[in-house]
Amino acid sequence: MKIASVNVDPQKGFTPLCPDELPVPGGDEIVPALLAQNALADFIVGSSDSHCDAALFRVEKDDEQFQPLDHPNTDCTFKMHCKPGTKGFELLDGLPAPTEYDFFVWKGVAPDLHPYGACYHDLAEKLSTGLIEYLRCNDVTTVIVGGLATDFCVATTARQLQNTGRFTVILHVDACRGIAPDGIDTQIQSLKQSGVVIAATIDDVKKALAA
Ligand code: VGL
Repeated sequence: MKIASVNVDPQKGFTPLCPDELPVPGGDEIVPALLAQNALADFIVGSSDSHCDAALFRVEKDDEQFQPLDHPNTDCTFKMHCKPGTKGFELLDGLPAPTEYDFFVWKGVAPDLHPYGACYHDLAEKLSTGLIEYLRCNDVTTVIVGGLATDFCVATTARQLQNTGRFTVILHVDACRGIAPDGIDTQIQSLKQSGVVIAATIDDVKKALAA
C-alpha cells in the first residue's frame, strides 16, 4: 500500500486571518490534523488557489457573493481571495512550503478559470493538473484528503479522486473546515455514498488504513 496525503488549499485567505477574503470558521485550526495525516503518507501533495486581479468571479461586496455565473469555467461570484504575493495566498503557518511538497498544484491562475478540485483546471474536468497521473505513476493506492473548504474544494477533490476508481479515498474531517453547515453535511453524505471513507479523526484514519 502506498499512501498520499492531499492538503487542499490550506491557505490563509480561507481563514479568519484574512477576514476580507473567504474566511472559513476555524480554517486556521487544521494544521495539527493535516500534519498528522502527512506523517502517515509516502507522498505529500498540495494545492493553492492562485487568483489574479482580473479574475472573472470577482465581486467587491459580501452580499454580491455566491451568485451563479454563466461562464464555462467560473460558475459563481466570490470576493477576491488568494492572490499571489498577498497574505491570503500563503499556506497556513506550520505547514511545509510548497517546494517541500512532493507535488503541488496552483489553480485558477488564468482570469477565466475558477476550478474547485485539485485534479482539473477546468470545470468540465478535461484538462488535468497532473495530480491523478502523479499518484498513478507512483503506485499510490490510498489518498487521505484534508484542507479548505470542506464543502467546495475539498469535496470536489475527494470526488475527483474517487471517480478515477483507482484509489481508496479517505476524507479526514478533523483536517477540514467548511463554509456552510448544511453544505458540509450534504457533501459528506454524498461522498460517503460514492464510496469515500469518512474518518472523523486521525485515529479513524489509522483504523481505515489498517482495515
Ligand atoms: C474555495 C470557494 C471559492 C475552496 C475556493 O478552496 O474551497 N471555495 N474558492
